[in-house]
Formats: sequence, C-alpha cells, structure tokens
Amino acid sequence: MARKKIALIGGGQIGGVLAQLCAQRELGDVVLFDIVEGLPQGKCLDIAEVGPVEGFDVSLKGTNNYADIAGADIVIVTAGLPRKPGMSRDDLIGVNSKIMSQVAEGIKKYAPNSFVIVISNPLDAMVTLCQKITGFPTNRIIGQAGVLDSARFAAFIAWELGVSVRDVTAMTLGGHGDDMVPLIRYASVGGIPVMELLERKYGNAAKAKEVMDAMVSRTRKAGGEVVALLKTGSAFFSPASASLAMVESILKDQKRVLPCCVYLNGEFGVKGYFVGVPTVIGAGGVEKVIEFKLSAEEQAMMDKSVAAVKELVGTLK
Ligand code: TXD
Repeated sequence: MARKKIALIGGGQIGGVLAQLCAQRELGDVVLFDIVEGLPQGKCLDIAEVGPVEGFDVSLKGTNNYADIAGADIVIVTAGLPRKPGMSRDDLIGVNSKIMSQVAEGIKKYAPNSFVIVISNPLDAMVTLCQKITGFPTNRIIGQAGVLDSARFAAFIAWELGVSVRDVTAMTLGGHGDDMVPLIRYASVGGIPVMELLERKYGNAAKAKEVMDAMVSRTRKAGGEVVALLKTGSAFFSPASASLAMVESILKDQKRVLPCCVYLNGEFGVKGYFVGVPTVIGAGGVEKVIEFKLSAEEQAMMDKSVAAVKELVGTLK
C-alpha cells in the first residue's frame, strides 16, 4: 500500500511539532510548507535525522513551493500569526485572513481531493474562509479546537480529582473563543459524573459547583494562560497533538467521536456556520454530527457562543 501523504502548511511552532509527530508515528510522508526560506527545509532535515535513532521510516520534505503538496491526502493548516500577551484570537483576523486566502488557493490548486484540517486562529473564521475559497465539500473541511479545549478541561478535572487523565471524559462545544461551552453534565471519570465526585470530595453541592465553575473558567481561558507564560507565542504541543488525533482518525478510519469545528446544517439550531460539536471522524472526513438535547442553560451558552462566531465571521471581507 502506498504511503499516505500529509501536507503541513505553516512550518512554525505547531507545524514543526506536527511534522515530528507524523513522522514518529509513521502516519505518512510529510511535506512541510512555509513562505520562510530554509525554515521548513531545516526542520525536515532535523526531524529526518531523528529517524535512525527512533527507527521511523517516512520521507520528510521542507518546501517553499505549493506544487510539492500535490496529491496530499490530508492538509493541515497552521499558517498565520499566533497571539501575543493581551491579544484575543479575534485580533488576528485581518492578517490571518490574508494568509488563509493564499493558502486556500494553494490547496485548491494542488491538493483538490484532500481533507483539510484548519488550526490557524481565529479558528471559526479561518475554517469558514478556507471552505469558501477552496469550495471543498464540507465533510472535507474541519477545524481543530474542540479536541484541545476538551483535553484542557479533562486535564483540570483529572488534576482536581487526583485520577488519571486517561479515565476522564470531557467535552466542549461552541466556538473556539472565551464563550466556548464546557459541558459539565457529561463530564465523567470512569463513567461517573464529575459533579457527583466533587460533591463527595467536598461534602456539599455549593463548594462542588464553585470548584467546577473555576475549572470551566480556566478551560475557557486556557489558551491565554499559556500565552501569558510564553510571552512570545501561543500553545503548540497540545494543538499539534489534538489535530493529530483527527488526522489519525481519518487515515485509519477510526470513526472516533471528537468535538470538531464543522459545518452545521440545522444541528443544535445552527445553520450555515462552522461551530464546534461532537462528530464522527473517519475515512469520509466528517461522517456524522452527533446531536443530542442540550439543557436550557447549555443551549443558552451555545447560542451565545454561536452569536460570537457569527459576529466574527461577519467581519470577513
Ligand atoms: O487550537 C487551535 N486551533 C490553536 C490555534 C491553538 C493554538 C494556536 N493556534 C493558532 O495556530 C495560532 O493562533 C496561529 O494562528 C496558528 C499557528 O500557530 P504557531 O504557534 O505554529 O505560529 P508560528 O510559530 O508563528 O507559525 C506560523 C507559521 C510561520 O512559520 C510563518 O512563516 C508561516 O506560518 N506563514 C505562512 N505559511 C504559509 N503561507 C503564508 N502565507 C504564511 N504566512 C506566515
């Protein structure tokens, strides 16, 4: 079987880690594209020279030429500026829209049959723009936000309860902004609702709620927490891993249930926008949106988050 081809557009922090992870797990041959000359070539050479030590055997090519992504099965877009301390994701829309426009043209021309995973911020707007320009069917365009936001929520729950992160299930819905919706009702540890465990730990419901509210708030601001510490850019290890889970689910047809930013056609009361919801991701890309009934409070939070997405998308030229 021919090896899969994975094209990474943007060879910065996330793109570099992605190239390494794709190679290390032998998911396919990797092409790393960037406009900066030497940067993707240098990173690919460096990673390729890890091969003999780690024992992986795929080809890595750094390039400044879109023609090299030809025939890619999957394209992952991280091109664009990251946040600096004090900036919101939405502050990036002007400059990153221009970059995304060029990138989407390149993908449309050279990898017209690919699945595209968008990571660049502001995420919900960049996915929308990428789909508009490529014209790809919406099952082939997916934004990464929910896998990471959910992982952050799960990590905070695991640390709070002193259990393995592997046994926590947690999910966020909505846009990739401060109005995202961490779902408290469905957060569980080994299948047991987190709220019940918090109530047992603290012996009263009010304290449990206070602790959960703090975790929800930290989840919403988790990207900014990393930005404030790094000062020179934003999180990159975790966004790379999160998008890799999506890549792997497509390439291996795993049909994993992952919260992804996908085009909605009436689900959760949203029509014509890309918003984060639980999906089934497999060989067909977005194979299904998993719909379920939200409580009135959850729906209100979802509506608020969707309103923020609509406002942001409305500012796209
Ligand atoms: O979960 C998520 N979706 C995210 C998204 C989590 C964290 C950060 N997220 C966003 O990803 C972040 O706000 C940025 O918009 C992107 C990429 O973040 P990264 O940390 O990798 O940024 P870098 O290191 O600055 O890398 C961006 C690269 C850099 O090498 C530029 O030279 C390149 O993008 N770049 C371009 N590549 C191709 N084509 C064009 N036009 C271009 N312009 C810049």
